[in-house]
Amino acid sequence: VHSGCVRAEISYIMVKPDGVQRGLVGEIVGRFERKGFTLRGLKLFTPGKELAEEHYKDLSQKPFFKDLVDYITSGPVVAMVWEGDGVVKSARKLIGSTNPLEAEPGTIRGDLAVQTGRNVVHGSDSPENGERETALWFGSGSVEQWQPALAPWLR
Ligand code: RTP
Repeated sequence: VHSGCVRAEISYIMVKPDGVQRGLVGEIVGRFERKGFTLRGLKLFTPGKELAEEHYKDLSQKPFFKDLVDYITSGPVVAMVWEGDGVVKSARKLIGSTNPLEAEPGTIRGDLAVQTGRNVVHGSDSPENGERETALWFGSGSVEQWQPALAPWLR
């Protein structure tokens, strides 16, 4: 039960351009819905270079940074915010290891991808980054506030 003053944890989840191109949006959204997390924001658009660079700024010194930014800006992504207790860590488990060949079967990457450079989905790696990335992709305060009518044990 929400107390009204404690803000629930949120994670920024994104279907990357390869996931959109391959028609995996419904599959990926469905996994988070069925798990029991609450969808707080969702939009499809092609991100610009500045946004992609800011999102991945911690990786700016990596040799693959330019390829990563080119990949993320190559077409529409589905940007989402999911809420729930422990959603950040749980989403990372649902998504699986960065390298899809190392990801366990049953995870999104383990079931649906083969290349690290085309690993279909992103999930925040800490609650702080969940907040930072949500503000970056949606603007502060622009995600929906609502509560599912049923199943309070899911939140
Ligand atoms: P993400 O941020 O997308 O959820 O991925 P992650 O935490 O599992 O992995 P991270 O190390 O943060 O890397 C971000 C994304 O960069 C691409 N990458 N390419 N070529 C490479 O060696 C390489 N390493 C990482 C992947 O798309 C990865 O998801």
